Amino acid sequence: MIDTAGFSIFCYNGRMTKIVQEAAPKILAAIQKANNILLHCHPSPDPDSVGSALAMKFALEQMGKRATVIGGDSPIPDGFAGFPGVNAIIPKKFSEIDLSEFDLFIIQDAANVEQITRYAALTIPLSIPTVIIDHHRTNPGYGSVNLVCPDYPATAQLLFDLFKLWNFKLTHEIAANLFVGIYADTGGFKYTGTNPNTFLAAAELSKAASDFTKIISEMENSATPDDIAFQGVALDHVRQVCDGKIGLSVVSCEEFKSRGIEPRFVRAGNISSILKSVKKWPVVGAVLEAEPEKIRVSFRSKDGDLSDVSVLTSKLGGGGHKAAAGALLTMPLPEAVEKIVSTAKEIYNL
Ligand SMILES: [Mn+2]
Repeated sequence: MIDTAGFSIFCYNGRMTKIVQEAAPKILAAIQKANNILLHCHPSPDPDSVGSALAMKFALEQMGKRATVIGGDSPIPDGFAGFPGVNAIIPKKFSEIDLSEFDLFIIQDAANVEQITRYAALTIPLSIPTVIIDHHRTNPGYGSVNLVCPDYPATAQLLFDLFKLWNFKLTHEIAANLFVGIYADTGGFKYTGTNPNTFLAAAELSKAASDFTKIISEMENSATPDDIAFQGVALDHVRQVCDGKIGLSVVSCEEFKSRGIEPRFVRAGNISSILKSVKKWPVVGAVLEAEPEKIRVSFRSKDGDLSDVSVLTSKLGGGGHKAAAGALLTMPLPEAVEKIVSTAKEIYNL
């Protein structure tokens, strides 16, 4: 009989990147020195952000530490109700936290300080030490201890490796949260970052979290009629720019208002993901004025395509990945579109 558990551990130790192996003891040392540890979810949190925060919370508690997860700038989406521990997330923004109550801040899945909060201008270093654990290529490593691995498709997969190196027990709570993070950030195991280790991790996690299909179904089928109405408006305002090479959804705040769409339903990433399905557009984006002169920008490129959309969003003050990136612009909508189009032309030689 094949010992599958042994096989997966063998593969992992053989393939784990050196950078993770080197950072693991440094992060563990920082955790051991601390007692009250802060974790957060990034603005418009996705399953990788929330799942990683919760998995780390449970892991820290295994070590006898006190860990607090704050929801951050945005509410936690209703569809995440099945994530173990989600009810323990404290609905506070970073600015509402008294940092003196904590002795370590573990910042996960956040490429820059804007992914901690957009309600206050943060300067790092903070008054307490910070550990960065992230997989965004645009992350400069702004913490006291940094683990930034763009080779990993999800922060949750990075945590899986760390927990293995630390010999932590893979409880149901940890496994389910890591599984949803990996699942979502790989687009259901189909984006280019997905690798054999992703499946080895998922296989092991699915043993400890056998209810993963239920959690995913709840997560993926939680749209509201307002979400669908929003998508209708955004898809009704798609134009082609850069000689038809880029498909762009552009919607003004007045348009949203006249159609009864509230700002909280405006999710640029949902729209750029849909536009990506159009074969003739190598790059697609959503430029949505959720509130007056507050423009949510999201871009997607085809996996395997050479267009790195994180270069475009970085020039707009945002960040992200090669195939999925975003930014937030504060300016009139026509100016934003003009800026995006001219920047895209320059970067992609269109
Ligand atoms: Mn992520």
